[in-house]
Amino acid sequence: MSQYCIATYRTYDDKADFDKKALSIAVGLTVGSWTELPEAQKAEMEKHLGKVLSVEVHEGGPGERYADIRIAYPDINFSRDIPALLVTAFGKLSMDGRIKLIDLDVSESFASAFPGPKFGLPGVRELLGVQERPLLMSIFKSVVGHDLANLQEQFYKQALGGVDLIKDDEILFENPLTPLEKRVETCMEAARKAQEETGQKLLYAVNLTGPTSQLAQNARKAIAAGANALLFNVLAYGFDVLHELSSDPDIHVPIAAHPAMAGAMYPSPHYGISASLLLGKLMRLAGADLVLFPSPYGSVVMPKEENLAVQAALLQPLHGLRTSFPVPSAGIHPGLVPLILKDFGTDVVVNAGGGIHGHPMGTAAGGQAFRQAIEAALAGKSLQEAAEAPGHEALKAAIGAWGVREA
Ligand code: 1AE
Repeated sequence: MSQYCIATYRTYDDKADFDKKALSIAVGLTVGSWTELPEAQKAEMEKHLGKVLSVEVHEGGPGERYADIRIAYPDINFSRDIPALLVTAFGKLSMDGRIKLIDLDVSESFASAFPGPKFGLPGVRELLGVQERPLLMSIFKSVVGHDLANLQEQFYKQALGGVDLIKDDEILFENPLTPLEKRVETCMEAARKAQEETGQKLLYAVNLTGPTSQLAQNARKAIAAGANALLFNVLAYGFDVLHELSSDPDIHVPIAAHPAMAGAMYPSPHYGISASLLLGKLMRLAGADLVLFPSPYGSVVMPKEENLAVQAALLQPLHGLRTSFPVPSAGIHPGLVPLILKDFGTDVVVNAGGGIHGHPMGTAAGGQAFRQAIEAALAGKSLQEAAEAPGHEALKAAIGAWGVREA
């Protein structure tokens, strides 16, 4: 099926004839009607007609009967952009009963319009000069209503803790206290000062915000001011906006995709778009170098199998695109590190806000505790054992505050 994009749906209905339903989707979302067409027109329309590839019915009790349906949509019907694909495969259909879009397998020809992540997982590692271990990212907290001096101090403390990346909070928008370019200059100055002490490189993902028409210009301004990464609320703007930014040659820094709004789309078993497609495959196709998503362990929880499906979509071969860094997030503290490494391996970014700033010995100790936890987990030591070693007071205090979740 080289010239088709294939959609997989799961649809629930206690009584429906699912074969009939699949056919009506395949025809309805492509040529509109088929059986009524005169033969001559059928021959002409054949290349535009959607094809039902499979219908797997799972019988179950009331409310549990569903079918997995695969339909191939001819590439000829839509332009090579994500909005056109999504509207074709799940536009009106998304509002038509209990149906969820599980996956999209795009054709080689469709994928060829997407360069994907400019840096991706290997590029981010190379920029930081860290190849072996999981990376550590810290999230600015308490940013709204704070001025530049305050942000600089917060940044410096985070950087001193040994984090590899610092990201803005996603709710920090353009504002008179910490405007974009000044914020970048101020934070990058703190990054340089910290690097003199730690010797460690650091990426600062500044939040790219504003009207869509000004985003590329804002990104260029941020980069000219010294930004070496961007944070982007992809779902509030749309995948195509990320694609435009990531394929812009002037925007030559990694882009971290924030999942804000994703909860409106993936959690229901009956409606929306699966997490692996929404936060995995489409983010990567659109060019995200790092993708944040709720972890199975913290404060905002996504079930583990969905998490692993997101991870797979970011890391498995996909039309030759670079892989994107998985960043399971929200409510992460050092006591979760062994679990994160067990489930995700070493190609993961451990990301925390409250788990760093809320450390009993302060923000810098928060970062140190995470680095010590990562080091211990990689060495196969328990955190409790590692915490007793000299110089590991930060880890000990973190365990005292949050405990350790058994791997
Ligand atoms: C899933 C996104 C997580 C996020 O952006 C964020 O700010 C987490 O903060 P903490 O680690 O839960 O404090």
